[in-house]
Amino acid sequence: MLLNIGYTGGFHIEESANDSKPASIYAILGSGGIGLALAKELETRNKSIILVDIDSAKVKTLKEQNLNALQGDIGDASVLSELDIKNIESVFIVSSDIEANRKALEIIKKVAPDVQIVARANNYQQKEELEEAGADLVVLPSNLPIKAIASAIVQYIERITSVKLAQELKKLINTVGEGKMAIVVHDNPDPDAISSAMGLKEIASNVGVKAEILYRGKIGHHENKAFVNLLDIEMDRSKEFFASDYKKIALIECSIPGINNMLPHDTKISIVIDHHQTNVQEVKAEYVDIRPNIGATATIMTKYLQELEIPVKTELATALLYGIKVDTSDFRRNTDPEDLTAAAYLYPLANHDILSRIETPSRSTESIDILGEAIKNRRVKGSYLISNVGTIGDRDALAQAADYLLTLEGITTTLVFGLGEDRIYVSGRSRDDRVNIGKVMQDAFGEDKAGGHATLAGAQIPLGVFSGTKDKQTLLKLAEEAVVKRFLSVVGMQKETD
Ligand SMILES: [Mn+2]
Repeated sequence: MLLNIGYTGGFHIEESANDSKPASIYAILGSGGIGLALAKELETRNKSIILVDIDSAKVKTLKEQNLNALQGDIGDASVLSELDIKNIESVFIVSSDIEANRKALEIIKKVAPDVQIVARANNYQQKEELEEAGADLVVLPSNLPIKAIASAIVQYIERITSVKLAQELKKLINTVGEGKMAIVVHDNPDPDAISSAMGLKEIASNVGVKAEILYRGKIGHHENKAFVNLLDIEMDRSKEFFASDYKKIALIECSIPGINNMLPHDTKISIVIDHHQTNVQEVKAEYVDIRPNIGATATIMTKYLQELEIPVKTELATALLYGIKVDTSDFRRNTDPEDLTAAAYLYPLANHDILSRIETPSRSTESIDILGEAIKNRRVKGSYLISNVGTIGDRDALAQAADYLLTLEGITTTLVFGLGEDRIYVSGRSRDDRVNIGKVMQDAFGEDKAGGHATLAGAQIPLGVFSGTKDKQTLLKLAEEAVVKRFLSVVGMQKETD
């Protein structure tokens, strides 16, 4: 059986369910002013709706407006049986006939006692009666614009749903009992994945359940390393994984075992929480919450903590806030209003001193030296900048230098390289839409030696027989030849004569 919660893309599947998920439907009984306003409000939130009205002319008009409508008396059990109430998200009983509303409420409560119900009354006495009969919310006529009322009702319902969803998650985690839960994040986890995993671990610890955060790959970028170090995050880089060690397995920031995570394909998953677009049919777990409209999984996790009234400690608040900031590029892309409200909730709880240290981590002496070399040795050809920094120990410093030089006026593509023990390391950056730096570097240095994206790439060129050469000057000259010539010829420029 499939239980739908349909909360901004989030939903929940019971244990036995492996079939596909039908869209969650909201039923609106009575299509007067408030009924129509609710229909419009739900439509703007991409919800499926069905309207029921006794007036056949009205139903015809609704259908002409491409609305899903059904003609019938809402106080008639046979009419309501056509709605498949058990699979309905919420019912809005808002006809102007309060007696019919009362009958509809009674029938629905009998068939589906747990479905959420909003009912309409005309006075306080009716309101009390409907509440007693089981309505979750009763609305009275008001002077407010009807659109505002509809919006407030839908927000209220979403809030109740959100609390319910959080409680379901907590209940499921609780079943781990004395055992352990694995929280698996995607390979080479980023701050959003890590902070979300920390959030889930906190929910587990709130019900006394032990959980371990597991990952494969590495934590790249100096900001991410600073993030893990400064916040003292406990994570295991898993070598060998045995599903049997864990009572439940949660996947965070990815949704299918074996795809961008360390799990074997056939691993049985209990919990999936993610914000990446995915083929929902392929996601199989007891509890699934995927919301592609949200900017960060950390936002979803923050909502859970809020709904469960779990106090968010400083480290966790800082981590989640950083996760949201990174995934939304400081609220400049993929930002949903929910990301902003989650950030607003975390903001006073976070340690901003640590946050700014993560965002601008202190640099090592070597990386400052390399940056100095990169600046000093830069050569500019049009909008291209190439710099040879000489011998290096820390490869991260190359990427930092390439990033930094990209801020130079008139420069849209940078290439910084240095000599390691037995190879030449190259780091490229571009903000020119016409230059795909990943492709350029593959063309210049070979597909097996370079990789990256349109804006960011790296390459490693083995020195081969020359790696034994003691003479640094000769090696540097070789490196220069190998990198500059090939790069410039690929981008269609000759090597400058100097
Ligand atoms: Mn993310």
